[in-house]
Amino acid sequence: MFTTIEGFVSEWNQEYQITLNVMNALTDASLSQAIRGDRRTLGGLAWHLVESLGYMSQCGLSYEGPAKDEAIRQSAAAIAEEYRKLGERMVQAVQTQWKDEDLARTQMLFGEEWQNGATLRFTVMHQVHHRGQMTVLMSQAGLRVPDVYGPTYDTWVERGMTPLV
Ligand code: NI
Repeated sequence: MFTTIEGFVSEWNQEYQITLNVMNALTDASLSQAIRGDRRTLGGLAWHLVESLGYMSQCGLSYEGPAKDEAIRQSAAAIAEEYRKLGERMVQAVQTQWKDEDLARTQMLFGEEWQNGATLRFTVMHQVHHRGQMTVLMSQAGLRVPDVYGPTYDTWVERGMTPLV
């Protein structure tokens, strides 16, 4: 869990930028790429990440949640823009509404007691988990996958290097 706001913010900013790069690489056509016929789609996962940034408001933080307009989910650019806004609002709310000592406070979430610092840790890890699923679907949809933690397959190829398998 995070014990300082600064620790969270610096890690969040790095992860947020990577996820934003992934979001910005989506295309409208790719949104329907599914894990399996009856499972989540790339667009569904992207929107899930937008919505999950709104959940932090259940921990007593006050900020505007995701737009309710269903049409947004059909547009890759609109999803990416909504993600950009939510990410900024969430981190700004943490920075301005909580102090380090608030991270040790506990709250009831989904029937369990969570320390705020642990909720923030979960938020980062949850994003990373689904972002990983997204990059596989992006590859399957024929999209250029941006660098995540170092070069992706596409970057190796573009640099004329042999990609690691
Ligand atoms: Ni999830």
